Amino acid sequence: PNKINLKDYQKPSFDVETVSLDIKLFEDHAQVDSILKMVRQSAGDIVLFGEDLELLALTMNGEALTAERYEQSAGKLTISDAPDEVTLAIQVRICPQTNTALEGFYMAGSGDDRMFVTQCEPEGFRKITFYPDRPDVLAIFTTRLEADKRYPTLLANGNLVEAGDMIDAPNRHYAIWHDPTNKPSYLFACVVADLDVLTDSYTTSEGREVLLEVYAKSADIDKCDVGMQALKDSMQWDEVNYGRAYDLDRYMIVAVSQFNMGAMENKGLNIFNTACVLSSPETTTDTRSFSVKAIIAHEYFHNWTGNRITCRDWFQLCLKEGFTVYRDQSFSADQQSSAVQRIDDVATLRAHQFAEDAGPLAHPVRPESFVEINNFYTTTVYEKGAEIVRMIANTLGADHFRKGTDEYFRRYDGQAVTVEDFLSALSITNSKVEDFIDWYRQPGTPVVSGHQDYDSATQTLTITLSQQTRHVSGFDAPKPLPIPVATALFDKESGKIMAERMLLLDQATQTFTFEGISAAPVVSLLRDFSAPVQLNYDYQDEDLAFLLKHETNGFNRWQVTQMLVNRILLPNQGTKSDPDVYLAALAQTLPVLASEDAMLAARLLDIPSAQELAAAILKDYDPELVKAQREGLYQQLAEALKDQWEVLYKQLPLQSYEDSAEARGTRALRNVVLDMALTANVEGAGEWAQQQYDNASCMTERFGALKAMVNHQVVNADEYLAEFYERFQADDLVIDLWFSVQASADNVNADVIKSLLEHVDFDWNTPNRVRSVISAFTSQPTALWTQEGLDIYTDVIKKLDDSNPMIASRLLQVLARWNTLAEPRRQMAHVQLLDVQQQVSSKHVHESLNSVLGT
Ligand code: DPP
Ligand code: ZN
Repeated sequence: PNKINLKDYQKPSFDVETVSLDIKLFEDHAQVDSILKMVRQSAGDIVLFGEDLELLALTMNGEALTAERYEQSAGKLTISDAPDEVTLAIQVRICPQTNTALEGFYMAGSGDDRMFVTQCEPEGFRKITFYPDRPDVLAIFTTRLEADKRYPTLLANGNLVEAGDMIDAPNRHYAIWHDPTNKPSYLFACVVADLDVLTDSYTTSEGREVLLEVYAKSADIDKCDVGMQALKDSMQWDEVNYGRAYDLDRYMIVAVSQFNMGAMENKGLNIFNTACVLSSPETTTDTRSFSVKAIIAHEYFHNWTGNRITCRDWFQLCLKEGFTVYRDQSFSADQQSSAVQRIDDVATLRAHQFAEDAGPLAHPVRPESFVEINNFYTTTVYEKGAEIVRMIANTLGADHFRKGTDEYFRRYDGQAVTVEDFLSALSITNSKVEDFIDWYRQPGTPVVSGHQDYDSATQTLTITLSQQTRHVSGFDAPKPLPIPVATALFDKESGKIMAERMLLLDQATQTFTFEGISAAPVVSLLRDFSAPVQLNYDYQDEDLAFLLKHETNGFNRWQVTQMLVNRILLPNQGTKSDPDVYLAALAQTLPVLASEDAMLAARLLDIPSAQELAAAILKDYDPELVKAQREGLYQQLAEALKDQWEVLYKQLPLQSYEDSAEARGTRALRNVVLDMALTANVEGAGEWAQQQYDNASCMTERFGALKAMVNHQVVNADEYLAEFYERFQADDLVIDLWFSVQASADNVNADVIKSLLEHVDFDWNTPNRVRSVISAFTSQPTALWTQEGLDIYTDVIKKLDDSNPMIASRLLQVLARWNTLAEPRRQMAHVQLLDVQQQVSSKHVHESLNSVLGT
């Protein structure tokens, strides 16, 4: 398959001014008629992309084009010698009913619940009709939908112009939508369904009255309020923080149960995975509900960062995703403690993006080549992309960052642009911003190491920092990047801050001097995780314990606990820490913090997951050993603080449900304490779990109890699992939880996974269900990296390779670290992957496999 390279980018020869689409849905197929008005921009052919289409008719300026007039091969239809102004009329037949890849126009659900939706990003529109399906071709779309009246809901982008019955076919009806904004085809969407709708309105700061609608199955419509509120909050937040108001009269969100990704920001018509929009206290955990709000915000924020200003080509994906993730993270930080938000974002970054950057799938935030762009919707593009924007924002400061983003919107509104354009707008107040381009080009996580020297005679502290990035093969030798290191000096006596500064490390090694420092301080670095790097500083355990106590930055209090844990569990990475210092520091901090900030207290007890620890091991990774060491430390922690669990648990009684940061904190801490108590064998803890389950006021409490019972194999855990299933049988998203709690259980093995895959409720065509078993399974590396575990896992990949290659490829990417395994597992995994290579055909999986195998 062909590699596409950034350096080969060329402007399209033709622009599309208007598109009119007429989509008629029938029982077993759909017919799509399109009329494209195109105008030449430069010399060259008309190139249209098309996949899985049956071409029925093609005319150019009213004249039928016979097969000699165009060339059709490898997903392209090329017309040479076209005049400068062209009207193309194209008729194709497609089959959404059998489209299991969930890309293009497809059927979701089955039986009476079935509905038809689109997913066009990045290249799904070419599965609907022939089109110059690339993000730098912007056009005005008019869409007519026609279908049986069993589907009363007919939606497309923009404003509803007309709707009515078909005179010659009494059981059919139609609707015509017009979108006045110029948009790329990846933002096209339509829906043909039978849905209920929750309605609201919002008046923008510009005085526009906007109709807000959330569409869902009637059984789910009572779970749409959280999303609706989040939408209104996001609209206001973007006005206040970025001066951006919504630009259409209508904003629609549609919930669909079969969806490859989380959600999609189609202009005025977002389509959401049900898991990312539905929320109710009884059925949705706090974590999930919080992420529903964040995803609603993310897709809404795309209206400006992605839709009004879009990407020139798919290499620039981070232009919209990195910036939009940064925006949704900032929004979320305003809804809860900003320290906890930062902890969550950094924990995700470290567990997934650092792992990606350390392995064979490492790629720059802006990749330079790809075979299948779907393989590049990665944590590197999204999360590391967001970190770069954050570094720039912090470097500029709030006012200058806002000046820069205002300039970006002013300059590029309505255009398809590049990362260079973005940096050029942001640099109007500070040219240093342009230096951040190297962060977009260079793969690998920089390691920052350092030490300090204090000279009491001159009262000077010198901090020496150096940076190093591994050389990823296929890329230039790494160069030093601009790394902002937020730093504070703490007085050892008083515990107070003596000095605070943002250091900019932009050379291989640099020294920074602080004058007038009256005594040797404790240095706190990388506050709020001011750069996405690994920090390797010459700390004493006591310094870290000191910072746990005195740091005013909540994120850094968490960071020092994580440093201590890493130094205990991964001593070959540097200094070995004494577990007693860690345990004593936590024992002292926890009781106070639990009543001040329960959510932060819960997070301080974090021990990185087995997967996250594995990401730091580059060679001879032994999953059994890591699991044993991790569990050993967890046990030690639970026992060392054993007297605290009962006190804490009793201090955190179940209360009626409330969706406040404080109530969420209480619930989170209670679940952590329950698990600790069960680990330490606190008397009666088994009953606490059962009572918490029985008396739960919400899913966070109920599921927390269930999970603890399953993981600790409490005597009647199985009865509770059965009760949970009965109680929530009708709710797919809760049944996903039921699958995942079993598939990720501490004692899971291949047989359990096999039986879950054979369960009557398992469904290969629903990505959420597949992930609830198979992705959950990857959280137990000791079970995954066995012959039986790998057999099951790779069978799933082979099975999905044809029906849904995007999901198959995602699942495969999780196996990327096979070559760090200790023998004999490494060899076993290698053989297995080579075997998969013989049995798959999608370009998605092949590209990932080639990277993973290093071939
Ligand atoms: N563009 C979507 C999102 O990240 C993914 N398809 O919101
Ligand atoms: Zn996005």
